[in-house]
Amino acid sequence: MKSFYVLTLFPEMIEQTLSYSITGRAINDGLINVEAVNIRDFTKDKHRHVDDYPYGGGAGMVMQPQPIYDAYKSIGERAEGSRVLYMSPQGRTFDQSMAEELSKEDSIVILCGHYEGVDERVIEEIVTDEVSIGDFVLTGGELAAVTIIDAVSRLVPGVLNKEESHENESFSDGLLEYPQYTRPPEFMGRQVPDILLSGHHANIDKWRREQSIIRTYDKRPDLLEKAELTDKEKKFVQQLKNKER
Ligand code: 58G
Repeated sequence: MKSFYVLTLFPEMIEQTLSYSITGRAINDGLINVEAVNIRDFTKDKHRHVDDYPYGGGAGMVMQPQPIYDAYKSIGERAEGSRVLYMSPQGRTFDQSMAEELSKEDSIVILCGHYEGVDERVIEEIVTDEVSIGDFVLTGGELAAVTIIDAVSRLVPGVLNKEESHENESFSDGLLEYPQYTRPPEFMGRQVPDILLSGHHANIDKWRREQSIIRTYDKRPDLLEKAELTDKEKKFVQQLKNKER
């Protein structure tokens, strides 16, 4: 079983968010284990404070190192040698390849900051990877942490069933998904493409692959540079580019 240990001031945000849908089922099936450790339980302050004013002045509060360090130590040998992620806008941007890399780890520790962040010394002491989910600032690291846990968990064998499978998932070859349709065959005068109703599976596969390439070209041309394409598909991309002129 794969374990995620989350150091946070808001353990319910982690537990509740992941209790739904596919991640909730994975937890119930014992495929993944999520343990949120409340940093405030490790304060030695008589008022249970976990933050203080920044040295050198400036706005806001900074999380103190001692409660975070003691919360980390409380996980004990279960997390020894595990990677410790700090969610921050200054981190390496998370993507599908990082999700695949992290899905191979036995356990992962994630530190969630709040306020203006965390005292640098505890980051130096325990953090192995500073990770960002994108170029924006959140009020806390929790939403970023559940994003990482969700993306990694769905890659753990058994978490997705046959229907939910990511075998054909376009992102694994660096392309966007082809368009999907379900019943009814006509909606607001818009028809499902005939080919999908034809039952001709080889043609359907070919059409979907083509659609993935067209979509990636239209919406995320930057992804095409790194996508895994056959020589024939590279020529198809060239044809799309030539249509511009
Ligand atoms: C500057 C501002 C430095 C992750 C806030 C540190 C966490 C965005 C992401 C912080 C986050 C992301 C305090 C609140 C980290 C701390 C946390 N914001 N893009 N905010 O992944």
